[in-house]
Amino acid sequence: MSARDQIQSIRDEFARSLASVQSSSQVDEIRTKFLGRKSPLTTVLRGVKDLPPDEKREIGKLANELRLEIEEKLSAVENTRGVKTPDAAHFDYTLPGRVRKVGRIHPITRTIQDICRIFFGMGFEVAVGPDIETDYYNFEALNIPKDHPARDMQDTFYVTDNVILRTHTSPVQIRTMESQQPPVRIIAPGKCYRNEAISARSNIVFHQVEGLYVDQGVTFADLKGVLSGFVKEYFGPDTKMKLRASFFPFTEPSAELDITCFRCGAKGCPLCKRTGWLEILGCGMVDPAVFEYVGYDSERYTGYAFGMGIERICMLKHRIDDIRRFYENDLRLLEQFL
Ligand code: 2NL
Repeated sequence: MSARDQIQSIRDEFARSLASVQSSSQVDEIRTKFLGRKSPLTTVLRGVKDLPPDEKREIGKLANELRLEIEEKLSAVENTRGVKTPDAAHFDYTLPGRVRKVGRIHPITRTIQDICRIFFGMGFEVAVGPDIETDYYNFEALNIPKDHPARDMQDTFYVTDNVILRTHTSPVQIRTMESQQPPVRIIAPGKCYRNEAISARSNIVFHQVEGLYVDQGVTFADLKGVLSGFVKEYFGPDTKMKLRASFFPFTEPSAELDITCFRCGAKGCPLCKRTGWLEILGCGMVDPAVFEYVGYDSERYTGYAFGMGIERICMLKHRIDDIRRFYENDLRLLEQFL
């Protein structure tokens, strides 16, 4: 074999060895095999001085180039694969993998989604509207009189005399009724704002889901049926409910809905304050005065509406003791929710 062919075959064999390298100790073996004192390349380099003058230059150059090439490729492999790569034999494949932390849906968002899904299944559409509202949509059109305590600066955040942060999601329903004729069947989830002292029970920002159904011939029995369906689906099939007479300026008659305490089975416990009952929402038949504001014929149409506080429902269901927990972003709380 000519010296030139020899150099080429060393280069080919080196390429094959390099392709199968798996650990840093193999890199060392290859270095000894191809660059060591007894390597074929070293033998070629030693023989250069005995070659005829015309070949001396050429072979010497080729052999030296190959030596540099081998050195460069070996150190490149060491740098990219890491000098400390353990041998396959020393790698423990039985070690457990690293578990990655995944983000979760906030309990308030989850509660809104669960509630909306149930009403969606009963034919309600989800409606949304602005957090910043006018006095008209938040109070006036809801038949809340000018001297009502809710309108007080103490309870409502005012941007200007006429512009406020909504204190409930009812304005969304007013806007929907303004823009379409009955039948209307919607639920309105969202943030609400009230200017009150922060405590374990109340926060200045909270969430509500309100529902509204308007059509010809809608009765209080329809309201009771839909709420009964919701209560059994959300709190469990054995949950019993009762409606207790109440008052809201925008509904007549009005009621509050109580359910049997799911914690003690209505026997009486700290959660239900020994009464066996939990109050979960307010509701009623839409007051005809509200229909007049949105231009609905109150002789022709009737409707029901209801509203519930999301924090309250989430706290009851998951036994969370303080409303402020929802805004602390403490992973010990958040990781309990999928
Ligand atoms: C509660 C009580 C309620 C409504 C909200 C409503 C909306 C329109 C017309 C009439 Cl547009 N009513 N909403 C009705 C009754 C009760 O909420 O305690 N929420 C936390």
